[in-house]
Amino acid sequence: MIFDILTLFPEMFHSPLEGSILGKARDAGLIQVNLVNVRDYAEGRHRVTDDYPYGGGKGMIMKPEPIIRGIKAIQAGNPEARVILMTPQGTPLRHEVVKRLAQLAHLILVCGRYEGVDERVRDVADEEISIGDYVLTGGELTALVVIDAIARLIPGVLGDEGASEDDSFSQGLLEYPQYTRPRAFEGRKVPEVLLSGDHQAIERWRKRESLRRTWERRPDLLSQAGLSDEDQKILDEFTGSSGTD
Ligand code: 4GY
Repeated sequence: MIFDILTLFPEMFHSPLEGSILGKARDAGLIQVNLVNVRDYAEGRHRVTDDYPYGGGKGMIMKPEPIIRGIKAIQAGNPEARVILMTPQGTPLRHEVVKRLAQLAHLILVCGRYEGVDERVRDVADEEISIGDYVLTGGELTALVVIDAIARLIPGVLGDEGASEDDSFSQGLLEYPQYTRPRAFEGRKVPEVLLSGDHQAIERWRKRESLRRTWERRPDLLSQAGLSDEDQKILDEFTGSSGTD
C-alpha cells in the first residue's frame, strides 16, 4: 500500500513512521509513505499557501492551487490513487471504513491547516474522512491515525499472520479484559478461569466479558455486531430481558 501525504508539516510524520511497527512495515516494503510538501507546489517568491477568507472571518484558508497541483502531480503517474481529505466533516472513521481502505493500492491523504481548505479542494477529493467530533490544529495527526489503522490490517505488518483478526472491532465488540503476570497485584487477582487451561471455558468467559463491556459502554455497537442466539442469550442476562418478546 502506498500513501502519499500532502502536508505543510512533513516533519510531523518522521518520528511516528520510524517507530517500531510502522518503521518495520516500511523497511519490509509492506507500506510506502511519501511525504509531499504542499509548499513545493506554491508559486511566487514567497510560496504562499494560505489567504484570507472571502466574506470575512477569522483566520486563514488554504489556497486551492498548491494542493490541487500537488494532487495532480501525484495522480499523473498513479491515476488510480484515491484522494482523501481529512476533515471533521467527513465520514466517521470506523473499522469497516479502515477495512475498505486497506483493500486499496494507493491513497493520497490531504492534510489541511489553519481554518480549513478552499472548498474547491473538496471537489477533487474522492472522499472525506473524520477521526472524530473534535477539531485538531491540522489533518496530520488524522493522516497518521489512518495510516496506522490501515497498516495493522495488512498481512505481515503485525508479524503474526492474521494477528489483527481477533481484535476488538473485527468482532464488532469491545475487547475482553486481559491480564499478564503477576497472578495477584495489590490484592487484585487474575480471574481463575484464565489460569484453568480450559480453552473452551476461557473462550466463553472472554465472549461474555466482551458482550458485558459492549453492553455497558457502547450499546450502540450491539445492533451491528452480528450476534449469535448464544450471544443474545448472554446479553439478555445483563439486560434482564426475558427474550420472549
Ligand atoms: N477531527 N477528523 C480532523 C481535524 C483538522 C483545519 C481542516 C478530524 O479528521 N480531520 O480536526 N482536522 C482541520 C484543521 C483544516 C482540518
